[in-house]
Amino acid sequence: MNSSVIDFLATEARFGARNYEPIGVVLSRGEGVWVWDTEGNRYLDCLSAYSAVNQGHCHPKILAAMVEQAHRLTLTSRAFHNDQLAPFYQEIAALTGSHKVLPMNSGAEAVESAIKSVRKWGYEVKGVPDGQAEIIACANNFHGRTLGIVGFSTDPETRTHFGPFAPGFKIIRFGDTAALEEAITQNTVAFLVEPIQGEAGVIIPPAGYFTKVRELCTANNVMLVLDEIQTGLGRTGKLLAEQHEAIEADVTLLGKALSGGFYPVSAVLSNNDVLGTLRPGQHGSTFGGNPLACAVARAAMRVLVEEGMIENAARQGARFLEGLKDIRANTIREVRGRGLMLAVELHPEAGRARRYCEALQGKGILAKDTHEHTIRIAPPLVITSDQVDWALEQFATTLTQDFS
Ligand code: IF1
Repeated sequence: MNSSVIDFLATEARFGARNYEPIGVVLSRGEGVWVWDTEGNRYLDCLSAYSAVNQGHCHPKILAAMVEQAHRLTLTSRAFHNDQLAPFYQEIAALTGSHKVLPMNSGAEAVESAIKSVRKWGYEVKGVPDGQAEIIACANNFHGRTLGIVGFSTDPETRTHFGPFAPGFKIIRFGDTAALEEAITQNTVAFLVEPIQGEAGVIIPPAGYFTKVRELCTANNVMLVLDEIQTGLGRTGKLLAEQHEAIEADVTLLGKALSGGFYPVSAVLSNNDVLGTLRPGQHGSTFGGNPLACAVARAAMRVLVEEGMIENAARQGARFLEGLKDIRANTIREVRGRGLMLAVELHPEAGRARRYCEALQGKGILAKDTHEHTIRIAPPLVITSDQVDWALEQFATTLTQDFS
């Protein structure tokens, strides 16, 4: 590490809240699947900012849309209309088959907005007695960092000493439809769930899980809220992960790649009933739905489709998964993945995943550990076969080392 890198790290440590422990690389440039550090070293990005840059770093068409819009109009607030909002609504509704759209900024805001909306739906449409609405969520969920959300997290690190928390949430096991059936009461307004649990380590539920979940929610008039903030927009090889089981959520949450990583843009998508309960003055956001966000999101959605990124994610994801499964290394306990949302779980005796990520950095790959023993792999969806093969070579040589 040269002195300027050490300066960056020292200055961050001195002034910044220490709520992160990043890998020791300072990035200053990105293009497609590649990022460069301040010393000019190039890395294949296997995190994609937690799937926010599905379209690849600094995609030229999204960049052009952003610059063009930034010259014209950036923010009006929702006190006035702007000429980007209506086309954004039209295009996201057409893409996802949704009826109503609520634009927000961060993923956590979309989740919070969905919680508010399904509760309101519960009281005003389903007829749940006021103050009694229940939402079911899953153990090991990750939906964001706000107080409302961390209150129903089951991860001690995420929630300890941030309480008191809001009531109204029930936790069940992920992947367990009997648990869902048992947890539903007359006051249940929604089941909030990730199609694949990301932070938990890329946990894919058993086949048929979401078909049965859909049936149970429909039978009990419970809104199925799918948090597709990480799984959505092509990451798993389909536009939405729900398509793997050919179901439709009542409420779908998008964020991250909705802007291709240029800007925080999120959205709640729903059938008419749920978002239909919100009346003027009952919910909002200064930046939600602003013209810059809408222009960026429109371009981000367009390139995803026009440039075949979703199909590429399916194709390259299958290649990557197969290649990872072919690696013969005692360190590997399990390889999981769908599309380009992949993970290698190490045997506990193999040492911390963090060490492997640091070794991968030395080989020109940036990946992120999660939960001590899992390496998460999620490159931009524009990755090519040659790049996948090259990455696999680096994973193979790294995973056959022993860092215990
Ligand atoms: C951090 C994880 C990923 C999400 C789902 C909502 C949100 C997220 C399914 C909130 C955000 C992030 C946030 C990031 C780490 C990251 C993450 F490791 F924590 F789980 F992606 F894998 N729903 N996920 O995954 O969206 O408010 O952040 O825009 O550093 O906290 P946000």
